[in-house]
Amino acid sequence: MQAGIGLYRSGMGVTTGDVVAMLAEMAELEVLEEGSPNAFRVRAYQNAINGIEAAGVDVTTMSEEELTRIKGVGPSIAKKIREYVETGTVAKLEELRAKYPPAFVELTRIPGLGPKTAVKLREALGVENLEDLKAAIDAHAVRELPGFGATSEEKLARAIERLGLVGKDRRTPIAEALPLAERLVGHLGTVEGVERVQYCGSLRRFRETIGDIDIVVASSDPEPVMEAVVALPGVAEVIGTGETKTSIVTREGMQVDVRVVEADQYGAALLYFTGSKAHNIALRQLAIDQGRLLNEYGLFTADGGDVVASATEEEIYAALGLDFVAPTLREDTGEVEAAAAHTLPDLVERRHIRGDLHFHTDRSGDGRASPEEMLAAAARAGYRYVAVTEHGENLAVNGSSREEMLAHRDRLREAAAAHPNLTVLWGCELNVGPDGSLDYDEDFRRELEWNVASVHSHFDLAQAEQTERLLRAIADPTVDAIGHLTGRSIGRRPGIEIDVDAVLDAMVEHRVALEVNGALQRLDAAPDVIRKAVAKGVTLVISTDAHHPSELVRMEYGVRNAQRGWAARADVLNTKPTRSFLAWLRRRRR
Ligand code: DGT
Ligand code: CA
Ligand code: CA
Ligand code: ZN
Repeated sequence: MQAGIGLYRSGMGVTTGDVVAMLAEMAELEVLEEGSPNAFRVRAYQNAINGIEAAGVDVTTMSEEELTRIKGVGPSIAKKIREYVETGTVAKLEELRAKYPPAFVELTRIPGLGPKTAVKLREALGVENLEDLKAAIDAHAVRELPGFGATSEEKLARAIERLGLVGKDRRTPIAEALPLAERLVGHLGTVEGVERVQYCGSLRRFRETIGDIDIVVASSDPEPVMEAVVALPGVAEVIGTGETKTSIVTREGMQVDVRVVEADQYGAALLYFTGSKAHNIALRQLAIDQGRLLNEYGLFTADGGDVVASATEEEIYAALGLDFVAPTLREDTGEVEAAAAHTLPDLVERRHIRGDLHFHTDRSGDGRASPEEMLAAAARAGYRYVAVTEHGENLAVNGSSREEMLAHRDRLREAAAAHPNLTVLWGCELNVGPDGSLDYDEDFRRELEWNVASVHSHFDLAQAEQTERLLRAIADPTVDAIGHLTGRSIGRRPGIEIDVDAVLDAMVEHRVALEVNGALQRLDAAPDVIRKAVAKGVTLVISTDAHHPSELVRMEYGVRNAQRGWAARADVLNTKPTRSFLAWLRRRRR
């Protein structure tokens, strides 16, 4: 089925979220067309997305002329938005999609394989997807190409293998699956008769990669829901459709299962389809031990089949004698026992967060909003404190010199005056060099009010060297936190290999906080590391690493990732009120 056509016929409206997704796809495809992520047209789409997100308007009801008044939206993009709203697609987009199908685009996920290389591999060797590339590597055809050699070929082979990108067990990074699921949920929520919609499965548990998307809908009229699912924008294939269940594959190759249940069984369905399978099995065993039956329809008495609980997850857990288990904990790693013993952690939640301590402005070359805009966004988010952490001078492209940092301090002071309830710290994201060295000199670093130190390069050093590198940074008296611990990019680049115990022990010793980075492609530290850190008493800090106001939403993601590591509110530094946060920082710096 052609993307978009069904959508228009079904009369379901294009949303602003769909428009943003369309622009993002155009940007991604133009990278291949133009050969660079910095090409003029790519930037134009990104500027338009930033402008639309910042404006917070419904673009689907605006005229071309009105659209061009949005910052970053030019006449050509305004025209495409109208075309998309009116027809469900854009001719230029279809042209690019035909030229660069999703399987081809995926080649650029491989670290070190840029758009130009992908196109070169296609022209020289007919490589259309990862399988082709793997075959070309196995036949040693890649090393024969100009600009390649045996070493770069082997590097590619390792990257493909490490990322598990080939084969039927392939999984999608959460950064791609979550926005897709949110859009689908948004569409299904507008269908007649629908009372509730929720994505479940691994996505609701917030795993870092997703096999398929499971959506549960509460409605007593399943038919229009089933019709709406096959008509969703971006559907490439309908695998099966029945009375209450439909499965489709999107053009990105992601499978989506949608099930409709009656509202009074919604909780049981959510519980079952959220899983994990291991959590379900543990709950079912518990029910059996209690002489009952638990399945996707509810909790029943074993004999008469009377319903004990089914409408909400809360009622079912309570009826089983358990405390409520957050979806992020449902992996059967001790949560069922803890729920029975009433010893689950007092999990950190988004509403506990009072500040953000990894935050950029356009002072950093990769920042996309001014200090004034970023501080206003922090204030709007309800934060009480924020540390603006521009990149240190050693980061080649985006770093700031000492003089630039000092001028920036003045600019921040002025911008902060508009927000009397917001404490603004003049900070830095220090770059951890290959040997653990840091930017500037110690005296200058001491002047900076909050330093988060992170690895941005040299990902291939041996484990012992990486560990040494971090230990040296942690022992530095001016480092307050370690940012995105391993530098991983989920589904693209594995993080550095470190001796986790040694690093966490050093963080306890030197009272350095461990960042939980909320960017979906990072979610770094990973949950298993967080859980270890919590057990050792490491202080956590959940951060957005935002470069634009639209990225403040990452705090929610960081919180969910921290929950997967069993982080309690008390473990997280930026849940503290301003005064106790500042007291912690003063003690640390002494
Ligand atoms: P995924 O899709 O591989 O990322 O992981 P999930 O957890 O989303 O797994 P999926 O899509 O196969 O199934 C969704 C949920 O349905 C799963 O988390 C628990 C439940 N489920 C699936 N198969 C079984 C099963 O054989 N037994 C039980 N108890 N639950 C199951
Ligand atoms: Ca799933
Ligand atoms: Ca599934
Ligand atoms: Zn960084």
